[in-house]
Amino acid sequence: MESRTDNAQQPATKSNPVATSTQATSTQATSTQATSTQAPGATIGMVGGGQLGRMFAVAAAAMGYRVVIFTDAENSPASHVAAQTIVGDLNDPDAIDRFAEQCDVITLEFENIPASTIARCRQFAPTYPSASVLATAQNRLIEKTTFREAGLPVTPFQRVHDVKSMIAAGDELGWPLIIKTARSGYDGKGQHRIDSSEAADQVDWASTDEWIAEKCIAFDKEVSVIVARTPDGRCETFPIFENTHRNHILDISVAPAELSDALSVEARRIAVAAAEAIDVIGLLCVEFFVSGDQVMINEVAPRPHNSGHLTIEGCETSQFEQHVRAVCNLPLGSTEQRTQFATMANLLGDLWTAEGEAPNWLQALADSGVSLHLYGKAEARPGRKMGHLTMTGGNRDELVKRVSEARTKLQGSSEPSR
Ligand code: AIR
Repeated sequence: MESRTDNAQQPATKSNPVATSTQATSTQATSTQATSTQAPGATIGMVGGGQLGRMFAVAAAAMGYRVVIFTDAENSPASHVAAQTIVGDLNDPDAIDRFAEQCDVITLEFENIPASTIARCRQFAPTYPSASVLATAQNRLIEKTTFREAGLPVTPFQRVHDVKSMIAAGDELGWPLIIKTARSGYDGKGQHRIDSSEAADQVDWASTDEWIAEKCIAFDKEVSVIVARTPDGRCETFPIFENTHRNHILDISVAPAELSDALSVEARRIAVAAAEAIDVIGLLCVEFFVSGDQVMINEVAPRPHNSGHLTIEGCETSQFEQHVRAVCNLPLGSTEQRTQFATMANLLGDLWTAEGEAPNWLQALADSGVSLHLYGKAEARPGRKMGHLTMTGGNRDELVKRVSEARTKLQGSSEPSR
């Protein structure tokens, strides 16, 4: 299966008349090769066609870039807004080449892309993040070990593979444990909370060969920090987002998080150190548990993150524009908040009727302060991220209340038939 759709009549050739080269100068830059700057007008390749790719493509197009999407899905959210989309198997060398040969720089929007695909893309254009970052981010054991070795605080963990090793881990780390597959799985997929050794039979050990046991942390709150890092080693962090989850899926984010100044500085320091430790270029989202006066890395993602969606309205530069700036080696934008507070509420597929009818969006928009973002996904499924609502202003509690109310109004309200 391979097809191509063009949303614009632009040449599908590698065009980068304004690219300039600068030698990496920062001491933090780990790359020894020249880093090239891709000025507006260049072509950015995006592997993945979901909502993150869609919002990236909108930001890139606004800055004058041409975005080409490479995805294995027809009618993907990003394809609706990108200049061009190559649909093909992500492992197919011909499809990869057809995509990558027209790109000046390549990036991605989810971490479970085969590292070999990214390595092949690299033969045509700088590809950020690199195949080695992906390989690390795709395996929780490698990721956590790397951070631990870099001296960064991570939730205590051990490699496990069966009941016996899990009981040993529980005895050493303390119960309860969260047992996760080392590879793949997000939004709680492939995770089990095991309260004691008696509950050990809940895990289907044979379903995959690598598992990680993490100590279940009694945290006060969850926060995240998004860092942008350029090929020449410049870093910028966003305000800290405070996140609440429902059924393991992000529900509401608020910025800035209610954290002491000391913990805020520490979380940002750790996030930058984590980006440097695995040499991420582009974005890295670091999710933390906050417990007392301590922050601990829960997990990371080398891409834009759901908790950063509020930056579109809430910050002077959105996470998506910052992603563009980072991979193109441009000056990074200001991450200052435009207003004192910003909040975001996710819209999941549960809001659709069983027949697939969409909610009546006018209900949410009745509050003139609400911004609506929909991802254009053809099929709504329970738990699937379909869109989000954002609100900015000066009163934190009021914002959370109003954005939640706007979402509640959507429940059971389907589109008026036309
Ligand atoms: N995504 C990637 N990792 C985590 C998330 N949420 C985004 C990416 C990906 C999309 O979710 O944009 O393409 C996949 O969404 P779905 O609903 O098709 O599973």
